[in-house]
Amino acid sequence: MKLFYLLFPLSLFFVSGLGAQKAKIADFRLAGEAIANGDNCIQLTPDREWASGSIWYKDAIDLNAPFEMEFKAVFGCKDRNGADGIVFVFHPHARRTGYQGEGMGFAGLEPSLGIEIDTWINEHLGDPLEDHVALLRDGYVNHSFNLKGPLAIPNVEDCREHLLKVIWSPAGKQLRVVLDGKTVLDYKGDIVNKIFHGNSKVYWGVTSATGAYSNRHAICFEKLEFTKAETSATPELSGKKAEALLRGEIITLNNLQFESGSASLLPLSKAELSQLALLMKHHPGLSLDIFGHTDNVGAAGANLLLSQRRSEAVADYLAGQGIPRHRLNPRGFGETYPIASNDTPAGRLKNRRVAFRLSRPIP
Ligand SMILES: [Ca+2]
Ligand SMILES: [Ca+2]
Repeated sequence: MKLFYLLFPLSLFFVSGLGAQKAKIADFRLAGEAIANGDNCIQLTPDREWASGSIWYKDAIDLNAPFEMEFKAVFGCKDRNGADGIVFVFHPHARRTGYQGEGMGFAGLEPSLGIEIDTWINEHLGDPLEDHVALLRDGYVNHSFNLKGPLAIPNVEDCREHLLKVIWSPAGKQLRVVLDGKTVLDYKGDIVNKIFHGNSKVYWGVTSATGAYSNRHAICFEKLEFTKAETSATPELSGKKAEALLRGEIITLNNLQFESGSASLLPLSKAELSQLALLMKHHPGLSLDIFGHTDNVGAAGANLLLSQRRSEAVADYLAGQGIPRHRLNPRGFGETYPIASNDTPAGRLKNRRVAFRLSRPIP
């Protein structure tokens, strides 16, 4: 009997494989060029130049609980001229594929933790001559930023399936990677605080890419044991909105509400705003424009003032969450920029809003 089962009730676990059912492809989101390949296998990239693909499990998991995941991975058949490798990734927001080539579909995903199995030497990144594993962070594939490695492994581009196990023990804060029965990477560290700023709920996935050289990359699920993160009742800043903000788009939050005619935030608003604060902490170079808007009920001058006070109330709340004032730019526009008709209650509700935009400060 496995130690896990002695420590935790079995019902806590989503168990696949090991006599139970295998992971279902339907439980994953495929991105880029990833395609299903049989019941429990996914081809991440074809053997073609400049391809990339990734898969992401649909639910977040909780890093405060242990997990064990087992895959068979295929890295293609070309040892000398094959590229680029596969990365097992934890990431709190986006479920997309990062950059191609040397990025292995991982580069650019931030914040993140990535276990790379890299098959192509990029000298400028500090890659060793051999195929290698390393523990990467925040979408950086350069080894001067990595948490552990690079550690050389025997050639994996041999047309064969390789058994890859990723094991996390939160009690010991220990991450272990076992390749073909041998521990190839062992890391101890406070991942939750060091990488994810205290947020233990993250998504996991596998990314891959080819560049000027290629190989076919694929994985098959063997055994997955992990605890799904409790879905909280508090509204969340969705991954979509976080991504839109990081692209510089203007967004509104669903649950940002004030007491009628007042600049007091309703308690419901605070969860999503706290997550916005967390996002800003992850991106310390960005500042936030906070745009207050009202409907056309009441005098225009009073509305202008109210919208200004509301945007300032939002700035106050974010400042209270540890965001420096110079990164917060509250402004009020009153009723001058409606996004819907003021003739209906639904339209007026839409117009009473606070909009946000992340931007680089003007030097
Ligand atoms: Ca190789
Ligand atoms: Ca490489």
